[in-house]
Amino acid sequence: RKRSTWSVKKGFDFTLMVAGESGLGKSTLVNSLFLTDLHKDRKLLNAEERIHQTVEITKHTVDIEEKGVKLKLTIVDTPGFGDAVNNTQCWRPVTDYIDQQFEQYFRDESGLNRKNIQDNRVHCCLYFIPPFGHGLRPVDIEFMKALQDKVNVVPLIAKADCLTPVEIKKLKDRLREEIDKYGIKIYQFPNCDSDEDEEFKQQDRELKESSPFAVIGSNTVVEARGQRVRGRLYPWGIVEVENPKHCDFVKLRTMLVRTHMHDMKDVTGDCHYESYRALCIQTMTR
Ligand SMILES: Nc1nc2c(ncn2[C@@H]2O[C@H](COP(=O)(O)OP(=O)(O)OP(=O)(O)O)[C@@H](O)[C@H]2O)c(=O)[nH]1
Ligand SMILES: [Mg+2]
Repeated sequence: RKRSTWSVKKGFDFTLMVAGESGLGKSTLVNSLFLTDLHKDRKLLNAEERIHQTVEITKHTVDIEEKGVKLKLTIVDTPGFGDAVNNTQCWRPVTDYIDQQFEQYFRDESGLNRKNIQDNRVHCCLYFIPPFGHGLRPVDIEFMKALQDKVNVVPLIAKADCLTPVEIKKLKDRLREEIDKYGIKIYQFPNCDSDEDEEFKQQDRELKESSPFAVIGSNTVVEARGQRVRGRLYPWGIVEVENPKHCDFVKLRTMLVRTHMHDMKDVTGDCHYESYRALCIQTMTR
């Protein structure tokens, strides 16, 4: 199957969701990625604007422009699972949300006004894995498995500033091994065409080798090397969110809004939605 890797010229709608344990920095990361345009107005958030615990599924829409391409991004932030003794089915609110969007789309598609369907299907779900453990926990395995046939799952190592580069490498190797071992179907980066130029191929290789991306989020701007950047200030130094030596934030952002958005939309329509649709039709004709 041929897949398109490079983003397209026309405008785009894209829906991104975040999921995982409470407190891993999901809201902070989407905020760092898209929700505040720091370049326009580089100032600190005040106390009221700081991020609180997410208590219900919330949708934010932002219009952004990437290299002349207009994007309408919808971010679906979900409350993390947490201190419950029993986390059985803690993914249900998330999978239910995804199913509801499919259901709505299916209904619209079968309706009279098929030309102007609002596409709210979820194209990608970032799943946050804690940096403190030794790999996947049973709940991570089950959560990702519950998502895998419904949405493109992109696993992330959260709060990567807790780990040294050596530890990050070790954890990444471990996670790749376990994802494979437990048969978790995460989003597969498509193979790039053999006729692409060398620079593109190199970038593509790096992207694949860096997965699962280790990310850092921050809502504050700090002074680093004479510049105001998004980062975290510690007594021993500064971690910069957008510094590729510090984490994979830029890789993730590039992958989401530039290189792989189109492919993730294709996979959503051709695979995940198709399975849902086939099931609906099966049920209707039984
Ligand atoms: N060290 C570190 N702390 C972070 C990072 N991102 C967020 N935090 C902090 O972690 C805490 C929780 O962040 P949130 O973004 O609210 O976490 P969440 O995953 O949205 O939590 P829920 O809404 O409860 O699911 C806050 O104090 C953040 O400042 C990070 O990359 N590194
Ligand atoms: Mg949150």
